[in-house]
Amino acid sequence: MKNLEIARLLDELADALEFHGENPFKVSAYRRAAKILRDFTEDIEVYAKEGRLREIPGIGEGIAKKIKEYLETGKITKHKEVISKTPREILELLKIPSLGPKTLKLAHDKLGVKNLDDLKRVIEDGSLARLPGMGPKKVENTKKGIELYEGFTGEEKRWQLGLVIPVVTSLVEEIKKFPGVKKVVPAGSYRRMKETVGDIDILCIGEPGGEIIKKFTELPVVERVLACGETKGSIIEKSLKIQIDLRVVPERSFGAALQYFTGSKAHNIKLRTLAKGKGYKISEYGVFKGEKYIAGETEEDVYAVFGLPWIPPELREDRGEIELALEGKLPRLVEYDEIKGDFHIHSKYSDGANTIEEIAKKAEEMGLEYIAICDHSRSLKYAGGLDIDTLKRRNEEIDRLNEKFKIKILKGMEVDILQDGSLDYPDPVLEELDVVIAAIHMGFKKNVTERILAAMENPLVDIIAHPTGRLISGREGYDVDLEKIMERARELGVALEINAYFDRLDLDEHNSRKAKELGIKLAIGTDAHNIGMLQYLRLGVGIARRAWLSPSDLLNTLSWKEYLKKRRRNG
Ligand code: DGT
Ligand code: CA
Ligand code: CA
Repeated sequence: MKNLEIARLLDELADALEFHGENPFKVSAYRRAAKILRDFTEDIEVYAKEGRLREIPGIGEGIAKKIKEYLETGKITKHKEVISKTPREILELLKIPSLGPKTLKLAHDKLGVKNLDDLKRVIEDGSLARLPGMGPKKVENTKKGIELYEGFTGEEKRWQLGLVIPVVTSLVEEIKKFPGVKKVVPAGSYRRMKETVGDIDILCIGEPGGEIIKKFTELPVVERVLACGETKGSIIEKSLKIQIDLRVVPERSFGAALQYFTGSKAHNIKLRTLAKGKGYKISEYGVFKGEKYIAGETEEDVYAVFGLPWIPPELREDRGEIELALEGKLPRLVEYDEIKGDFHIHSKYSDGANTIEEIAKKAEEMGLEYIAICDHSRSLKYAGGLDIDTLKRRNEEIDRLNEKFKIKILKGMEVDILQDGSLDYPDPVLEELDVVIAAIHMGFKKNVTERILAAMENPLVDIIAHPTGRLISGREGYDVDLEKIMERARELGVALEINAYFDRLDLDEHNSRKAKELGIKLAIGTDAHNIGMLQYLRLGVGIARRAWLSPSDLLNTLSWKEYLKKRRRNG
């Protein structure tokens, strides 16, 4: 699939155009298209061949042409042109949060800033602060941006799980097709569903090992080969530049290898200590007593030697799971297929790319029982917030669609919490809704805690959206006293969101676990802005499992009827 390659080029094009001062609407059109491609679950090439590119919402004529050009010739002329007149290091600098392309252009033209070292220099010597429109505050923000950027893209670069899943999924499918391959399973932090991963570790059973590894290193997604041996190959993947290791292991060691390479390191060390105490040796080859092989074919066999049940990968962080497992007291984790609904989806009425009908169709195909369409509220102008009349019309459309679809469509809204802590619609409007998610989108620095607390006092509010506001790629989140919010949420029975968008995952696993321990309910919502993004529901469940959540800790495991019955407003 070339979806991701094309997405990367469009993103680069948008960045470069922005630097050159291109019309912002054009720039955001490219960015939007890149995002759609990245989230698109089907092969874009198939769509192109069938002449159906324009059917994809958000793909206009100009972009469809560029996609076709890439598929036919392997390049996009416009991209080549623009990139060739943009210094490579400038493109890199554009990734720094809170350093806009306009400032960068100014710094480039007036101060000769060409790379990160130059940028640091003009910050230190004060010349950046003297540029028109700059000043100490903006420079301070840029400095913070650089720190975040270096943390994220320095030596220990990590990738958000959601970006990696499509790459790994299609790679695993490719490897499965090699002759002699019997089984392929990704391990490591990927299997543990960590929010970011440092590299990808894949295990495989098959023969002959050397042939399989060689074929792996020759795949079209390979940018660079780091190692190519008889049992292990290592490559850098083209679209994300992430390292991927493939190991071929013997059948009788597969469980032991899967256990070992799934980790985490801390979990493995604890297990090894336990093994030693009982006179066993455990390695990636199996469990041994002296020289004698005891177990290793499956993970269940390996854990059983030590009197342990199989431990779900998401729990393997040495956070007490081995001790509890020994006592037979592991929590009953929510399963991926127990999720009945998605609480947070944007439609075309606000800033989503798809109609409610398209969303319902896709969600039904995915096997969901219900979805909540939660568009933006009226004050959020830049995101197409709905005025009261439009909201009425939208709700009427949902009523009509509910006649037609088996899946239940709930009338929801992501309602902004205004600067004074009041909600963006009057109560009678909120009363018409099935799901009210209150959210901070404006005034990140202004009394966020007090505003959220005030919003929660309204019994018509069901859920608080992305409670910390952090972005994994580099935004620290709002200045919020989460402890206070959780305390009050518990008293009032307000649910907190696990926003499943791959760059948010907010609440994260630690805060979700705290919330659970306090008895607060959590609501997973994809925050999908196109139907491709509905697949991120899985990431939210991953967070829930890493937070030790059981089905009863989530709203999503309720049927929609149960959910409506149990709402705050009903007592
Ligand atoms: P990552 O790649 O940074 O997101 O995290 P992981 O957990 O995938 O770590 P990675 O790729 O370095 O290694 C994969 C697994 O291999 C790791 O989770 C546990 C196992 N492993 C690696 N190094 C060691 C070690 O020194 N001791 C033990 N017991 N296990 C290790
Ligand atoms: Ca790894
Ligand atoms: Ca690794």
